[in-house]
Amino acid sequence: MINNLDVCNENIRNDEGTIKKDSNEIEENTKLIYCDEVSTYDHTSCNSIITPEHIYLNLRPEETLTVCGDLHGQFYDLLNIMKINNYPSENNSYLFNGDFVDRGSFSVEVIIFLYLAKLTFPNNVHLTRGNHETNDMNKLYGFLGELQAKYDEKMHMLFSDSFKFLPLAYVLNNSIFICHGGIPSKINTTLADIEKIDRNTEPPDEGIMTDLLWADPNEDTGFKPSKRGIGYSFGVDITEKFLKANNLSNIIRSHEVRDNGYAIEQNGLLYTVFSAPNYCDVMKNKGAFLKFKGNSIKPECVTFSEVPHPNIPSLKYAHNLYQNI
Ligand SMILES: [Mn+2]
Repeated sequence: MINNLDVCNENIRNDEGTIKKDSNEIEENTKLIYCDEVSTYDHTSCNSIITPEHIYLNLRPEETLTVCGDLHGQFYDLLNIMKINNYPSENNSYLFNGDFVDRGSFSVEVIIFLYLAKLTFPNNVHLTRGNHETNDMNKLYGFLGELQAKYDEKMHMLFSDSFKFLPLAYVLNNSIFICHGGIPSKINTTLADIEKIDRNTEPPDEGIMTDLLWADPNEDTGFKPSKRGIGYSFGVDITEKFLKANNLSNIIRSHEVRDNGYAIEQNGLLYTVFSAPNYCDVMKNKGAFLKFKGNSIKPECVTFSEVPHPNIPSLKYAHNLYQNI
C-alpha cells in the first residue's frame, strides 16, 4: 500500500518543472482578481479565533478530545465520524490534524463544515495546518479545481489566506505533541522555537515549518532523505531526543495512510492517525481517530470503514497529470 503512494510521490518530483510554470501562471491571474475585487477582506476575524496560545490544550475532566487525521475531501466519511462520535460540543472537542482538502472531490464541503464547527465552538474545535493547506498542493491535487468548478478562483484566494492562520502544532495535556507531518530536523528545537515561527506564509523549501508539515518517521535511526522528495524522515532516537528536550511523552501525527487507520510506532512513542478510509476510493484502508478523556495521555483508538458517496470520483478536480493515483 505504501509503495503505491511512493510511486505517486515519485511522479510529483519528476513533473515538478512542468507544473511549476503552469502554477505560476494561475497564481498571477488569481492575484489580479484578488487585488481588484476582494482587497478589503478583513483578516482580523480569522485571527481572533485562531491565536497562538491555543496550541496548549489542557482538557477539563469531563471533556473528551478526538484527534482525526487526514480527511482529504472525503466529506461523507467525515459525516460518518460525526455519526459514530457525535458533533462537536462543549464536552466533545475535536482536533482535525491537517490535510482537510485535495484528492477527494468534496473538499469544499469538508472545509466549510470544519470552519463552521470552529466558528460555532472556537474552544472545542482545533485545526492544524497540513501540507495540503497550501497553494502548491491545491493547484495539483484538486482543491483549486474544485473551487473553480463550484465557485470561482477568488474563493481559493480567500481559503488560501485562511490557511495561513492555522496553527502548525499543539501540545495536549502538557504531554503529547501533535502536528501533521513530523518533528523538526534542527536538533534541539524547543516548543518556544516552534511558537516563534511566522506561519502566516506559504511553507518555504526547508526549515521548521516545512518539517512540521512534511516529515515522516522511519523505522531506523537518525535522519534519512524523504521518499517524497521534500523534507526528511526521522528515526526513533530523534523522537526520543525531541520528547526529552521538551519534557513530553508522545507524538501524534498524520500525513501517511495506514491499513488500520492508525499505527503505534517507534517503540510506542509515536502515533500515526489517518481518517480517510478507502483513501482515494482505491486504497482499502480503514480510517481511525484517537480519543482522549480528561487528563489521560493514553487514547482510545477507534477504527471505521468507508461509507458510500455520490458518484464523483476522487481526483476528478485534480490537475490532469495527477488524476490517477
Ligand atoms: Mn499530508
